[in-house]
Amino acid sequence: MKTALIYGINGQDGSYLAELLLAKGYFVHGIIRKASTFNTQRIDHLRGKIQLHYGDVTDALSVVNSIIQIKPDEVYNLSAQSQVKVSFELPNLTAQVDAIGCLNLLEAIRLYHKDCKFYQAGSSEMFGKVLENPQKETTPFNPQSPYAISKVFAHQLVVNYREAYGLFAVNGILFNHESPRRGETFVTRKITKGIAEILKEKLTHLTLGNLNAMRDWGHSKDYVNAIYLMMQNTKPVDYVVATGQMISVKEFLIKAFKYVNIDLEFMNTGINEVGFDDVTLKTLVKINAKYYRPTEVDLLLGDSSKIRKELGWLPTYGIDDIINEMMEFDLNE
Ligand code: NAP
Ligand code: F7E
Repeated sequence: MKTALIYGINGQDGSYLAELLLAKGYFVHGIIRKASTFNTQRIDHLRGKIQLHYGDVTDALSVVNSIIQIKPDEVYNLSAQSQVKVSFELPNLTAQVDAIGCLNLLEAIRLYHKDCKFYQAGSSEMFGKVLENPQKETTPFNPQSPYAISKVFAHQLVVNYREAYGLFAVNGILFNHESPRRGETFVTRKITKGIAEILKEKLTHLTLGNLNAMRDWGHSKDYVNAIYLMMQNTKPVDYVVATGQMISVKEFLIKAFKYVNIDLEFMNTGINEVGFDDVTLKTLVKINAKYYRPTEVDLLLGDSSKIRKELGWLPTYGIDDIINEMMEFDLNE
């Protein structure tokens, strides 16, 4: 039986990855941080099947201890301060977790458990202000936030440890991926949860930032499957994971409102833009500049032909499937 260790197990991807690895017959260990309130709701249904340990990726001693004690066959580093906007407010913390955290894990593996495979959760945000369209493995990085810059550090470090020490260490460059387990401050979940609250009369309207940003949105379940395939590869190779389909935040909004039979129309532009119900004329979307980022990533569109060809990965969810699943979940919450 293989043993896996997941840093970030109680995040969106960590919870789906834990389910996938259990189904594949793995013994699954996960690291969670000690919080003052319970925050394991995404993995509570797995209690008894997985083993949880307190730890923190920024605490080098606890990282070393986890590698020595658990002796995993595979380590998945999904831990991160993963919110781009927050990374402008907490750049130091973001760098500690997202950059130095990866260094701590690689050093622990290099020093104490070299045969262990390592996965690093890289991000399409590393392409930032894109220098090529669509973005693939060879597209140069041009990061636009402390989050993305920290992820570039981690990415390059994985390449370096692979080349310098022969570790089986891989980077997944994953484009945005969502699900009903998505954190509530990311735009897709904020929209689906917000619409459900409007219908339940707990909220009058959604307040958002840049509606013109365009993203290539996939489903977390498909993306953890890609992560698993990368770790079963015969050699350590980095891959882009994306659907190849891109829509704007505004188009996502229109589709999500359509799910509850509301036709959303827009008027004005920029900070004055509003979205309203075509029939009742009620304002349902407003803009607040506090959700703008100091430097925005306008568009991200992935070319995942390499992983499709070499590992046979394919996304099974389209954007409408994702929206339908998220809307259904939030309406039933
Ligand atoms: P998420 O839901 O925010 O999960 C991040 C996890 O990291 C949480 O379990 C969090 O624990 C944990 N964590 C934070 N700081 C930590 C620390 N100091 N030590 C140990 N664990 C820590 O993110 P996700 O959407 O599942 O994404 C998983 C990974 O993929 C992240 O690295 C993210 O940056 C990357 N990524 C995500 C996407 C996407 O679209 N979802 C795309 C590309 C890359 P708490 O619950 O205690 O906060
Ligand atoms: O923003 C715009 C915002 O926060 C998407 C993370 O998983 O994917 C994610 O990063 C877009 C941006 O995700 C609001 O300006 C408008 O252009 O959902 P998001 P993200 O920044 O793309 C990448 C690949 C990761 O690696 C990250 O970890 O939506 N937007 N209005 C808004 N965004 C938010 N959060 N809130 C708004 O009100």
